[in-house]
Amino acid sequence: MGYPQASPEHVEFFREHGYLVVRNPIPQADLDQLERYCDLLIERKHELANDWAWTVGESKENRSFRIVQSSPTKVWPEIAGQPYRQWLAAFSSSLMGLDMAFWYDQFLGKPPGNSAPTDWHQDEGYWGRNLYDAGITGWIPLQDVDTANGCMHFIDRGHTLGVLPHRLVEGVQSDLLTCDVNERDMVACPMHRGDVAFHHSKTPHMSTANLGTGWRKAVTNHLQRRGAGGEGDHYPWRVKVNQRTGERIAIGMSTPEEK
Ligand SMILES: O=C(O)CCC(=O)C(=O)O
Repeated sequence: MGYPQASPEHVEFFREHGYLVVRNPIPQADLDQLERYCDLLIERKHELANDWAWTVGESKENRSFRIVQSSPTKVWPEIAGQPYRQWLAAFSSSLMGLDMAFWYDQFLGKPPGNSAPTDWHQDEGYWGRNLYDAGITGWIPLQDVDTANGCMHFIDRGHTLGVLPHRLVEGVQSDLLTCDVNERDMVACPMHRGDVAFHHSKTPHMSTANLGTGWRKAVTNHLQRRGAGGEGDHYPWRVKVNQRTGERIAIGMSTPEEK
């Protein structure tokens, strides 16, 4: 069985709800290969990863890596030609009704025993005004996930809410952001290995801490409208943190209307 095309039902659901879980599009053997590279990132995290929930008070050398944040592209240059990558672009283009191009991927690993939630946020809160309504993410878990080990949660129809005010997460010294949402509209999405969850760049989403006994590993893939030019024109809450040097810079600005 090949990679599926987006059906009219998929497109309709995504446009109405701002997210979509596609069941079992990726063959297990392709995931096995991807996971082997992600395991390398875990092994070499001090050299190749950030700690996305870097705790205030921890030195660079003693980060506890409650969320290992890296990219499989760092250890697998041939990843760009993998079939799942081509599929993500084609499927995303159908969902968005735009020509979507792969932009970048992230490995997000939550260890058992000491991990952190990825708090509520919208991807556009990180990416800035330049990608207004121009992004989509395809999230690929590398094991079954549920609310106990860090599955994704979405705000149903949250892509219609505009860009919500974000702030830095208390007690964390990375660039991690969060926003307030109405959890009445929250949908938890347990998934099997092989499923893919898509969300619009304005859909608020979060994942819980991993309270399971093994790693929670996921590869998240960010796509933008072809030619959109990447992130930019950042919102006032945005900072960038260089975890090699510890340097922290504010890169966001308010527009005159927002002041
Ligand atoms: O894997 C996670 O914990 C969060 C992923 C996420 O925020 C994303 O894919 O946009």
